[in-house]
Amino acid sequence: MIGRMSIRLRILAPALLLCTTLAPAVAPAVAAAGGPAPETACAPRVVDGWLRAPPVPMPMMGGFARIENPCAGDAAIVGARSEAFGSVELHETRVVDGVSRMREVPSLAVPAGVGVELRPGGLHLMLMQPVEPLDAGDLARIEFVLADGRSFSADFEVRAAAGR
Ligand SMILES: [Cu+2]
Repeated sequence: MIGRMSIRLRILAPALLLCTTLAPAVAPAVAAAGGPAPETACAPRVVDGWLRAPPVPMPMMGGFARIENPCAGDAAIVGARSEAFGSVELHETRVVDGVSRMREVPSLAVPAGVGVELRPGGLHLMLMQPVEPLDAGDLARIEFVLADGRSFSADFEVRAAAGR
């Protein structure tokens, strides 16, 4: 549905709002303006976000982080995007019959006070079609969309394949 990376939040926000909630349209507008966040705009935050650079050039990377939720209410991430990649998906790795498999998940629950861990072998971001080659040490900004239509973003650092 979010097919083109050139589509910006300003354009997407009203559509996402229609898809997910009937909340007043002012919420995403405030978030997009980047002004000082009032307490009602409490949002999850990313701690130690990093992207795993593949050992050989490949058009995809895994993304990992701890996502904290210091807010009073539970949150859910329903999408992610980055100007550095053609597409970003929410994935889960599971071992089924001894074979590690990935599948796309529609949302990531971020319970209040608990958060969620994105890590190799578990929930992760799948970032595809990098716009430019990314090397260890480079930063890529990733934006997360919440179920209520708001969004938050963080810089993820590219680390070599063996990085943890
Ligand atoms: Cu994946």
